[in-house]
Amino acid sequence: MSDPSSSRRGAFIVFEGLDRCGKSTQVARLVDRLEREGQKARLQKFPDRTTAIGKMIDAYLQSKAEMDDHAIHLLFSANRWECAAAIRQDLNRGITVIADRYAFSGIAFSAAKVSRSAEMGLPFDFCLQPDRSLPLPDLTLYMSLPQEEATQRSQFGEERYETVTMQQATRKQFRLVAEEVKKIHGGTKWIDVDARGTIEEVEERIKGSIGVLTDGVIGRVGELW
Ligand code: DGP
Ligand code: NA
Ligand code: NA
Repeated sequence: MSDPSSSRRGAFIVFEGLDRCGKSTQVARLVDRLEREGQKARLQKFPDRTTAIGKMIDAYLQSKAEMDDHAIHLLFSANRWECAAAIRQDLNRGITVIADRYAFSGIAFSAAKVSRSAEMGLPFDFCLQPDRSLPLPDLTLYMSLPQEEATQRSQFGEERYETVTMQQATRKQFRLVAEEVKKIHGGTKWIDVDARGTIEEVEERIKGSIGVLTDGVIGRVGELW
């Protein structure tokens, strides 16, 4: 019998960043490229707004529903949990899973929160807990864009968190999240990618950062924290 620990599994690659950083464009281009190259890859969007929980999140983000900050934080996490088994299963079948956002957004946005109901965000430690032991990405690419450049890009959309104040607070929290990941897993799991320049320039940087990861990974899928 073959030893599963010595065969290659798919890579779990996560893209993170503030709103309007170009993340979703790059994720789509990466999945397209991998499919053209004949690799097995799929996109996993978070939040996944298609599930029952996702629909509640969608209503909240569009300000069609109000929710306690803790409650919505747990719903975002539950939305990841309901996809976790499928992610593990696909990775073990050799499929590369590319996620547009993940638990790191969960912490950064909730801890940053400058909402109507709370002057400060939720405590950082509280934010970490619900995502504990979710699948660990093999690599997280944080799309980094200076505040001035972000402001110059097209107008923010209409959704709840898309204000300059909220994005600035979230930017700080993402730094703390990056430090936390480095503290737990060392420096290899998180990379900052310069998101300035043309779509093609950023795409090349991403390609360089991912390297041979999409050829498969040896070893079990880890746990976040
Ligand atoms: P997007 O569909 O990528 O535009 O994300 C929707 C918004 O929700 C965006 O402003 C980021 C935010 N967000 C994503 N994941 C989470 C999460 O887990 N918790 C919180 N509080 N916000 C999140
Ligand atoms: Na958004
Ligand atoms: Na997006």
